[in-house]
This record gives sequence, structure tokens and C-alpha cells, in this order.
Amino acid sequence: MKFTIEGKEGKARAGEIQTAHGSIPTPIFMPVGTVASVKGVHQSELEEDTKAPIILGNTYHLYLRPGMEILEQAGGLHQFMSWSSNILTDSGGYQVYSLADNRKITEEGVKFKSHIDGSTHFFTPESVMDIQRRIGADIIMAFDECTPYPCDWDYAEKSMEMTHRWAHRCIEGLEKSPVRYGFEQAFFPIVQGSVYPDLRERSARFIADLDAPGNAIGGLSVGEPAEEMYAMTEVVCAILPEEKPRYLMGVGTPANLLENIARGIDMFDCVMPTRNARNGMLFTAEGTINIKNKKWENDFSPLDENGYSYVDTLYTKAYLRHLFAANEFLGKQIATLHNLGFYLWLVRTARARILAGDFYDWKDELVQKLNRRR
Ligand code: PRF
Repeated sequence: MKFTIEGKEGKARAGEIQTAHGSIPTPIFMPVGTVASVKGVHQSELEEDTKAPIILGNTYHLYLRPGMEILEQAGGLHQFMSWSSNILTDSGGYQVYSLADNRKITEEGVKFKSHIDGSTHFFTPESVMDIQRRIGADIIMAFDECTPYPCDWDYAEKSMEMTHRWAHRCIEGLEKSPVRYGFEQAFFPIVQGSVYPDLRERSARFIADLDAPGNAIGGLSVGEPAEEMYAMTEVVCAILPEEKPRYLMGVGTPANLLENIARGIDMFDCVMPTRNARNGMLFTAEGTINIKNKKWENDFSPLDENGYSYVDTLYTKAYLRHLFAANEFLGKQIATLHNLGFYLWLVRTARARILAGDFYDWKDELVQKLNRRR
């Protein structure tokens, strides 16, 4: 993997990641395709309409279904899902954390119950690296523990130290697990430390010293106020190396993306544009729309005048509202494509503004509007 920084404005960076499956302009937003599908969107639409150069898959879900045997028979996840651009897989650290009562974390690893059939499984840092080799994504994540919010300092420290020991075990595990599909997989370790600046600093130093191709920040956007999240990304970005991509996991709203780009983050993923779309929430540069609202019943204006996706100018608000009222599949598909188009437009424009040197003015003006409800 190669990362080049093409321009900087303050702490914001515009760059490019190169992998065996193509180039990723940064800052970038990665649509979430948990089970080898970005829900409701064709691969061709992702590629040609949203222009997503990378999507995200989840180790936990893919391991349970379809399972390693089928993925290996298919020749890896790219082949299986007919997606020739980049893929990143998350390690399962967060999914297992979300299982709450159905898991037990020890130094050795995590014992958990499948949400599908209740069967018991055990993930270790080593096994998760081997599973990610078999899935075959371009970027693979360390196995970590994502702490909840709130979380007391003592627990956050203990957990962070374990995540650090696990990072070493991940690296050793990776060396022992053969490359399956003939291309390089870049390993990203994850900074933890909850909302404590001293822990975040310690974690960022430790993770930076591993000298991996890229670095991630986890444990944020778990319920803490946005200001606390921004304070943590500032502390961590000051320590993580300049010349490597920085990935903020599971973030966030359009405003969260811009504020974190302003602090030096290069990569994001979040279920928000896709999940909220299925509930009828549209993101636009003028604020959010609840398309189920009666006020759109006879509004025959285009979905989004600025038209980032073909659906924005092809369909009207009244039509989409009708599809949601009638519970038609197509409604969710249109809303999803719109939101992903908007998120990808947002990061593309952020990149162009950084290169042009007027990112901060643009960001400050846009953030004012993004959180409004239309
Ligand atoms: N760890 C991992 N994946 C994640 C997170 C984390 O802390 C988060 C936190 N918001 C999202 N996804 N492995």
C-alpha cells in the first residue's frame, strides 16, 4: 500500500492511497457492506453513481455467514461479490462489543454466541488475522476492544493495554498466516483509550511505534458528546505519523466528517447514510429531510436540486414519500443511493477545497446548515 499526500491546509490533508485494487482519493468515506452487500445498492451503482473507491465488510458477519469455506472457494470476497475496487474488513472487535450479554472477553480472546443460530465461537487476535487473510480485503484491521461510554479510567486503561498486547499478537498472527490471493493486505492497528487524553496519548504513541501502513482510531462515536470526540482526534492526530493514513472508525454525521477532516483524519465509515436512508432520512447540504413527513406529499421538486446522484434529479420528493408510505423496496433503494451520493460528494468536495486552500471557510459555512431539519 502506498499513501501520498498531495496537499495540506492546516491539519487537513488531501491524499491518495494506492493498493492492488486501485486508487483511493482521501479524505474518503467508505460505505458499509457488512455481509458482502451495501444494503439495497448494486455494485455497479456504487461504482458508477456514488463513485465509491472502497467499501467495508465485517469479519464477524462474514465468518458466520457465508463462512470461510465458501469465501475461499469463491476466491475471496472481491470475487464472491463481483467488486473489483477496494475492500476494508473490520476485525469484529466492535461487532463482538455490540453483542453485550452474548460475549465474554478474556486476555486470550472473545467467546461469543452467534446472533444467527446461538452457536458458540471463540475469536483470538491470531484467528481474526487468519480469517481476514481468508476473506481477502485490501485493508485489514487489528482485533481490539472498543470500550463503552461512559467508561471509568481504570477500565479504559486495562482495556487499552490489552488492545496493545493484542496488536502485537495480530502482527505475529499475520506473519504466520499465508497470503491467500496473491496481493498485499495492509494491516491497520487501532488506538483506544476512551475519552481520556492521557490514555489516548499513550495509545497513539504505542500504535505509531508499530510502524504499520496506516493507523485507526476506535472507541469514539459510542455516545460521547461530539466535542469530546473532536478533542480525542486532536490529541491522537498530533502523535500519529503524518505520512500514513488515519482512519476514524464508525464516524459519523456529515458535520462529524468535516470537523474530523479539519483535525487530520483521512478515512471514515459509518452505517448512518445507509441505515438512516432505510428509515426515510435524507442528508442534504441544506440539512436533513424526513421524507415520510406529510409536508412532502405534494412537493414535486427534485429530491435534491444539487443532484449528486442520478436519483436526485430523476425522482421527486412526493414520489419518494409515496414509496415510503407504500413500504416499497424502491423507496429504500433510492434514499440509500441519495445518501451515499451525498457522503461521497462531501468528501470529494472537502478534498478539492483542501487542494484549493479554502477548506476551512467552506466547512464552517456548511456545518451551520448540515444539522438543520428541513
Ligand atoms: N473498533 C473496531 N471497529 C469499530 C470501532 C472500534 O472501536 C468503532 C468505534 N466507533 C466503530 N467500528 N474494531
